Amino acid sequence: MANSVLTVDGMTCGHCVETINLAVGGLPGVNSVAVQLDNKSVTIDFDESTTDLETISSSIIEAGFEVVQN
Ligand SMILES: [Cu+2]
Repeated sequence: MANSVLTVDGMTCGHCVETINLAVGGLPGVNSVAVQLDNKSVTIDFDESTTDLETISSSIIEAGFEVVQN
């Protein structure tokens, strides 16, 4: 099981948080998602044998947000 933190731009309210929760949480292999608006972080627990960070990032981008490259 892997744990990663992404920085996501464009989240402004609880609705955005819910959108990301649904988009990322609905992916196969994602165990949990924790979104924090104050520091723009999205923390994901996922199974590396089922999904990867690129797939997760893509789902966030498709939902209308920007993943900041660190
Ligand atoms: Cu919003």
